[in-house]
Amino acid sequence: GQEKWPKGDEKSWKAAMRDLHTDLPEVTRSIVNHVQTSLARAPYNIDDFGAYQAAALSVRDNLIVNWNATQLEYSRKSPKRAYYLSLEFLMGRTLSNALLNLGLLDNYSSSLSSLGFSLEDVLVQERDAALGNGGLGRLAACYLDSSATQELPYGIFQQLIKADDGSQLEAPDPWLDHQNPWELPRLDITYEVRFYGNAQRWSEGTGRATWSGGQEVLAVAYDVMIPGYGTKCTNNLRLWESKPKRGFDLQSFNAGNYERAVESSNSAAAITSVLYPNDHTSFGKELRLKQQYFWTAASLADIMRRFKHLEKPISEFADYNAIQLNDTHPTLSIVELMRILLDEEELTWDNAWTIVTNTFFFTNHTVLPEALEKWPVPLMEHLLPRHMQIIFDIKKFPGDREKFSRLSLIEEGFPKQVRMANLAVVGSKKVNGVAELHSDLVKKNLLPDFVDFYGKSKFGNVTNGITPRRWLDQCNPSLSALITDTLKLDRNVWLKDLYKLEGLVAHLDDPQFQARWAAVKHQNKERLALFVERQLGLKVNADAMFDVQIKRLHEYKRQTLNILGVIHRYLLIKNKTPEERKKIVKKVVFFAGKAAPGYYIAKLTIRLIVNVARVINADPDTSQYLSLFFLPDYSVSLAEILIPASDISQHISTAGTEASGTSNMKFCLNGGLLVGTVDGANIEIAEEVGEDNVFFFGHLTPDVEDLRYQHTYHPVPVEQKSPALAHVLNAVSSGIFGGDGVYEPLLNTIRQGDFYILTEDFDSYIRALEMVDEAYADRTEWTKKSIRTTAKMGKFSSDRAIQDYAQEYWNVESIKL
Ligand code: GPK
Repeated sequence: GQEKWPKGDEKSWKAAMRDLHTDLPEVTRSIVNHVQTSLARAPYNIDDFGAYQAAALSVRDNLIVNWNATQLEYSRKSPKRAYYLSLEFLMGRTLSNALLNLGLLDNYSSSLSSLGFSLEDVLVQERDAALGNGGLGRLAACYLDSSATQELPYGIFQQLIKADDGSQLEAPDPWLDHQNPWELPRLDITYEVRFYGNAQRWSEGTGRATWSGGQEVLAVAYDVMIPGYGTKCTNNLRLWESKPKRGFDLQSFNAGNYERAVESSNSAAAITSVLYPNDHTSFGKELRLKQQYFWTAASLADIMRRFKHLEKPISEFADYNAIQLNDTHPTLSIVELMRILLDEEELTWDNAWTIVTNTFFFTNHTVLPEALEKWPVPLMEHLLPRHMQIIFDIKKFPGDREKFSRLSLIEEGFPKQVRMANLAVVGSKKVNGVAELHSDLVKKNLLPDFVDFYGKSKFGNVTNGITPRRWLDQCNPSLSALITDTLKLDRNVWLKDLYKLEGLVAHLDDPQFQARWAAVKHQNKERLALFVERQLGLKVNADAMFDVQIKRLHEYKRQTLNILGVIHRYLLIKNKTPEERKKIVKKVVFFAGKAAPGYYIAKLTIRLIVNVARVINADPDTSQYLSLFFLPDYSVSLAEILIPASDISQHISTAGTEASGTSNMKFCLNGGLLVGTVDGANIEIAEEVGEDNVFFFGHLTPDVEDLRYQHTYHPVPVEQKSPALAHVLNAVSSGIFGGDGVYEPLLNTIRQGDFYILTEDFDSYIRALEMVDEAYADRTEWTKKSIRTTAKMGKFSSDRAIQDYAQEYWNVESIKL
């Protein structure tokens, strides 16, 4: 909008400004008012970004009213509260979601257009709040939406692709370059958080101690309002920023040592200044442990303060509070609550432990060993001496010592390490995985000793879910409208009860409905094509099949299998005569995703994808049949464009490694079909939509271990196992995609060891893709598959998942406002 600046319709602005007794809509007046007062800008002298800021502030006024009413009602009724403790919240944009949930989309759209702006252009001004890495962080955001519908950091780095060699570059996330209208600083709500110092035990046998000295840091609250859909209920996401307790050390300053004076304040502020960009790994860095304790200690102090206001006996703590741990990252809160109950409330060990183990619930999100957090005992003793004492005391507990010792919280070695997953299990009332298969693997492979000790009933499953508000209505408004029209139901009925989508099955054979369904998909493909053309300056054929894989780069997710499959297809097409080529199903392949900055193989995979794209998109023999795009800087907002446009998407992890996956649900909800392994939630999706609507391939979970064993002890060359794959690997080695040998380390992960069994799965993967081609050739049948898939996705609403947690775990009930 910069070029048309100042922008806007002067007459409307002037009318709105004149005074309050104009008959302009309230929304218009509110926007104009914010331009003049909050933004202190001259009338109609704003660009799209200014219009976004003013609209956001105006919507925020509405949110605040509901949010206050909700919090007041909670105080009045003192219900049991559930807390979702997470180090990640991958929120994306807020304005459009707030407008939808408040039911104000149409009002703001028309007010903005009366002022000379388009809602669509204004919405895209907002930067994503990317306080998370991937699935785990996005799940937390979906659960916030669902809780409300029924309760400062920098974000993830920005990904750039280097023009010369196609590799990933990381840049700081500019998210907070401007003030963020969605978070309310609560400078009055602060807690002191201690690090280091000494823990002095009281007399023997009390289990108590005094922790003093060290460094104290202030935690300052920032609140983000989370509106429910079709309700006034507006819950709170409370974030914490670290601040130095004292501005700086005056003594050092007076002594002329300025560096020293600001040192402590710098280190205090550093705690919440970065999001660790690693996904599925634990590095043992002191700052990360500091973050984990800082966030959980502040949250617990806050929970305790709120509980104290109720003036109930401390023994009833667990009747008023349930705390869900999003993976092991906030596990120290278990130890922190013990510390508070023992040292501050002066409870006995047994009474404190009873409260703790009735308060906490633990969700595991992966069985990959590299993701299981362990903290060196010496580091813990140094940073959190009191907590380390308590962990040692938990270890001595309880009756059946010999059996309990197998559940070791401490791993032997140099140094000894605290196993956070074990601590989380011992300190929680219930433990769950995130899909049926994963929850079984948690019981059988990850924690069998704990299942022995506690019995099966402590271990459950809550299959993940996604919010249909963002992941259907907002990202795919045309499909949402078609569904509403077809079901003859108000959209706020089916958006709140997603099983209602089954009503679409009755229209499966209606040719008119099929045509409208296909037209919506095509329109979304055009929208993506336009986006790619604007962003990358490249043309995309929206009539081709769109094949999408978008997720964090990780060997277990096997983006490598996908790109090798693309190369295989390219080589096949290249070898065909022009006449033969006419029969080929045209296809466009999209990738997006970030690699952790230190993950060498994952970064090499990106580089290979980018360079393969450069070669095949420029090849006149093949480019009209196959093209390939790596879209940089994957984000929630980019997902909202890609997902509605897919015909097929890839969820191809080595069986048994992807705990659930949640984008698989998003694609299917938008009528895209899956190519996948028999893993995670793919299995449950197939159960719902029917196996003939999912393209499964590959070995099953129980085979994987054997195959790895054979690889190690009876290795067979790739040439023998899969000549097709060997041919592809050789093509890359030969240098046709450039790189001068740089890809060898990536190729060698397959030639030697092949931990993720690409060799064993390659041929059946290629067959699955051929089946996709065949099915896609019959477009009417394909559309019917697409409709049936969407129709059967009711189970995967995060509303269902949150109800599971509320009933089976937290024992909390909804509050009617
Ligand atoms: C699991 F352990 C982790 C992790 O560190 N990060 C992350 O995003 C994901 N996850 C799983 O990989 C997905 O299968 C799952 O759907 C998601 O968590 C939410 O449960």
